[in-house]
Amino acid sequence: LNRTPLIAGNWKLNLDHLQAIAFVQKLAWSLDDAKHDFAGVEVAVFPPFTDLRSVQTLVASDKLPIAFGAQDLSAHDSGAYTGEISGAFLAKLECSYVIIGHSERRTLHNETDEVVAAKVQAALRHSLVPIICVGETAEDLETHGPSAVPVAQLRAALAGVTSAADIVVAYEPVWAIGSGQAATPDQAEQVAAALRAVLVELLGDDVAAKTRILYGGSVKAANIAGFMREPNVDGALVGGASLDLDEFASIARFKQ
Ligand code: G2H
Repeated sequence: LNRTPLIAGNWKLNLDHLQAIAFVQKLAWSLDDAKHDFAGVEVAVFPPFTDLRSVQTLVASDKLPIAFGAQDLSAHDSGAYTGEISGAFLAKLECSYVIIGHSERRTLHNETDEVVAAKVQAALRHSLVPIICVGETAEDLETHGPSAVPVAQLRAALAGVTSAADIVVAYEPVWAIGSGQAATPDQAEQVAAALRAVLVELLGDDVAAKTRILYGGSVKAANIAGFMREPNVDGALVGGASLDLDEFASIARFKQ
């Protein structure tokens, strides 16, 4: 299997554009460290919308080896949608990725599976790689077992997605988000394997083999290595720990 690991920092509602510039510059210095081998690891940051232009300018002018994307996008490309941000705009800012269906969007902004699927289509229309987030609550886990809800969410999100699409899947158990209580590597692997089986079924063997599945939920430097040893876990979506430069750089150094 030849999937490039992806370590993605979801900043959520943190760091303004000046703080973002300072952070990304320092992160690049930290990754440009001869003592450590980052070859073959992709590092990405997901700042608030208002930071993206600054991050784009810095990354492009200094040719920094850091990818970036947005935390959300509109299902619509343009029109009377006050407060929304179009995938077309994100593509113009050279975003590579966009996070879709994060549990905080699903819970706090009532994003349904249908909205998530429409946003996935919007991302693909503009050649943005959607990072499709799925995950079960503690109650779901108790009632339905570990994989049922994430599998159903992924099936719904992939409605209309063809095998030509480039996507990333993030498994984020809601009970592990920001709680300090991460899933075990075993638990993450079990669900990641079930999600990969959905990819095989809906998009075929080749797409399933090349699609990265991330684990997210209280990832930190102390637990990343365990997740990365699992065959179906190809990286991490990191929230709280992505705001601490040394911690995030250590997560990206999971191989050492
Ligand atoms: C899950 C994760 C990042 P944290 O939301 O997407 O956050 O690492 O703080 O649990």
